[in-house]
Amino acid sequence: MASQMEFDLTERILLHLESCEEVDTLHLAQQFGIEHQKIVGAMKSIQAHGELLKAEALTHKSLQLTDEGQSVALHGSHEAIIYAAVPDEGGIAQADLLASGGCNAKLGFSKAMSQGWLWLDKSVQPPLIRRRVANIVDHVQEQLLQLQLAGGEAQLSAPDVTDYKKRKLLQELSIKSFRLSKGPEFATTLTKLETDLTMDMLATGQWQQLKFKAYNFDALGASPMRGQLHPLLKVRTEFRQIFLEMGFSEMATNNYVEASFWNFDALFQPQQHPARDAHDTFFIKQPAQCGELPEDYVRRVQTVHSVGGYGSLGYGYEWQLAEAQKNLLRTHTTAVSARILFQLANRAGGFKPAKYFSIDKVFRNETLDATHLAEFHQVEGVIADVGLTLGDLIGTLHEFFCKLGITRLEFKPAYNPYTEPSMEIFCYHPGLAKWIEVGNSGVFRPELLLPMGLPKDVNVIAWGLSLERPTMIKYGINNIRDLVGPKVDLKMVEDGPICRLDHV
Ligand code: FB9
Repeated sequence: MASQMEFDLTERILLHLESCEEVDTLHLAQQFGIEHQKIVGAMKSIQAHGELLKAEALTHKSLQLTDEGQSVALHGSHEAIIYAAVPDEGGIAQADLLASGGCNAKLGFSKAMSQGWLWLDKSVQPPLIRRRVANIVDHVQEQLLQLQLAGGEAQLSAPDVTDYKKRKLLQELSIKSFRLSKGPEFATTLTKLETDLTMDMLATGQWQQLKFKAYNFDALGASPMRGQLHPLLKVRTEFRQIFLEMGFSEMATNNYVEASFWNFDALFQPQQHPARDAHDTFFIKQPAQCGELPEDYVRRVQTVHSVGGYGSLGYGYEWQLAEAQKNLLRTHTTAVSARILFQLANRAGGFKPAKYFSIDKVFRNETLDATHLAEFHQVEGVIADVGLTLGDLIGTLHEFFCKLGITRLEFKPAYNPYTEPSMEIFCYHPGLAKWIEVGNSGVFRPELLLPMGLPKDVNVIAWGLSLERPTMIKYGINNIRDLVGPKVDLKMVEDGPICRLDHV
């Protein structure tokens, strides 16, 4: 919508045209004391209302003095300055004359000589430059001054214009303007342009008396509001793609609430382990107890914890069913891996090798800081097959991280209650140019696998990492609260580039 000031200007232009046959927009700008661009804008706004005026495009060529040209107009031409530097009696050595004549002395000297203002007296030693005429007229300065006073419209001969442009005293400007005259629909006021054709206009036939704003097919479309995937979900997609192309199947992780049995006991994590304390784990009050557990399997787990078995001494404590039945928010997706491995061990048709992965939320009652919240997404890979070794785990980790653009891995012995051996995984991150911890891994213990009923020659290797850490590194986010939570800037989500984990 045009502003009031723009309406005033359009009306002023129309009123001006009423009293004259035609007018150049440049002259209007001078007359109104308004920038020429504003006059052209008002002209275009009038044109949008119909054929109130005709506008013929004009190109004005005008000459404008350069900085050098302004200096010559003020101080005289280079040749006049050289002439003035020669004493009117006697003479001056050429080298001394050029040294005194400033940065354009050479040009000024050659022009003064070609004008016949000076001559070289060789009858003396050293030869001297002398004046040939007693007075000169500095036409260059005169013409540039005239041009300056005439606002670029003065008449100069073509050879002079060419010479002065070559000497960079002048530059040629071309200014586009419009010759305005009354159009077939001329009026001194603008009728409001309708922007919508309504049912009412059609029904009453009123549309025939109205003027409609022309469609602007060059206008850019409004960028539609659209959804945008959160960076975490983009990174999750990348990880999911990597697992799928490595032949892994995704585990069903749609249960945040888990029984302590699957989250800890099935994983051979003893009931007095500190991680099972309310300081580290969120227990559920309602319902506090889990549903049915597989009775025979529970008994085997109880035995392996309390008195051992399968070659293990166990932990030698009195295992409590009630403790295993406590509901909690799962602290790792390895709880889901335990359920899946139990199903694999007891599937109709018997065990078959398998590769599983999961990427989902886990919850820990931990101290919060810039990189840790009470919940995060765990990424986990699990492979079950006959005769798997630590070497298979290391090879699989190299393949997995290579797809993330990481080629330098190092492993450090670690401890997990459910894997032996266990390894912390470190990588040299080219983007950060330093070694960083990228996860944990290990070979599931027999005390975990055999009570499930898996064949004795089957081993299971697994590893885990988080989704938030790689995402924060990828998107250059230092505080996890800028990535997830109520304070996230949705602009970060909207502007976040696509995720290419294999590109640093
Ligand atoms: O993700 C982690 N770091 C990481 C991962 C990827 C990355 O960028 C990719 C290269 C492109 C950058 C960093 N970590 C594990 C290491 C640290 O961030 C650590 O401080 C935080 N850890 C979490 C747990 O902390 C409470 C990350 C999370 C983690 C740790 C271990 C496991 C899963 C997640 C596991 C496991 C496991 C072990 C054996 C068998 C099955 C699962």
